[in-house]
Amino acid sequence: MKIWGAGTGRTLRPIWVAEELGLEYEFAPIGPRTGETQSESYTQMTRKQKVPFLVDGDVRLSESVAISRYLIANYPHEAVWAPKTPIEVAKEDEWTCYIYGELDETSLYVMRRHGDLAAIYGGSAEIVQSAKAYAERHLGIIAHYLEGQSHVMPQGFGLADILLVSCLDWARFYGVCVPESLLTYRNNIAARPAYRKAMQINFKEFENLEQIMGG
Ligand SMILES: N[C@@H](CCC(=O)N[C@@H](CS)C(=O)NCC(=O)O)C(=O)O
Repeated sequence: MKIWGAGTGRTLRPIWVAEELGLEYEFAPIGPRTGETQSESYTQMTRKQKVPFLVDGDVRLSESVAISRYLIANYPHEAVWAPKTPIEVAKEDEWTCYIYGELDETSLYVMRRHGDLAAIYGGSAEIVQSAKAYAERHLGIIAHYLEGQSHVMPQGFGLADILLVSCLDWARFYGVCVPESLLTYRNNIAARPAYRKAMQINFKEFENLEQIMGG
């Protein structure tokens, strides 16, 4: 098994899953926009030229959610809850799609595109501000849903938590206002050894890592 990609909230997810499941894997810590995703050999594996990417025997997968879901389903482990019935799958999907769609892509990545990556996608303070407000609205909805619950799925720690915590860290990094109750939720999950190990692996170059992990 080999996992490509380091340095972003998206690359963290499959590494975190692999650590939770106790998998052995080779790691290629290539970063976005370093030229490494544009190499001929990488492009042959994935024309998307994006990280993360997984090869597991004959299986080749892009997309952080798809990779994480595949690993959890294919290498079941008591550390990570996996949905089994159609309703469990749908309920988990309801939250993973929501967190990925509304927080990751529609809010945080939009802030990145028109903030940090302004040289490529065009800068706009107005769009960044609007995406931040949008994130805050949906964080409020998630905080309300999570009242009295320690995990997104009542059955226990799973894929939706990995997605949510990776988005909460990203949101805090971008100065998005995260409700206190979500910070408590996040800090409980961030105490997991697999999270802490995955953060060290994924953000090796990052100077303020302890600050981010500490909450
Ligand atoms: N939907 C994809 C997004 C992957 C993605 O956009 N990765 C970024 C890094 S966070 C990347 O590789 N960017 C390089 C590029 O666009 O050239 C996922 O969740 O894996």
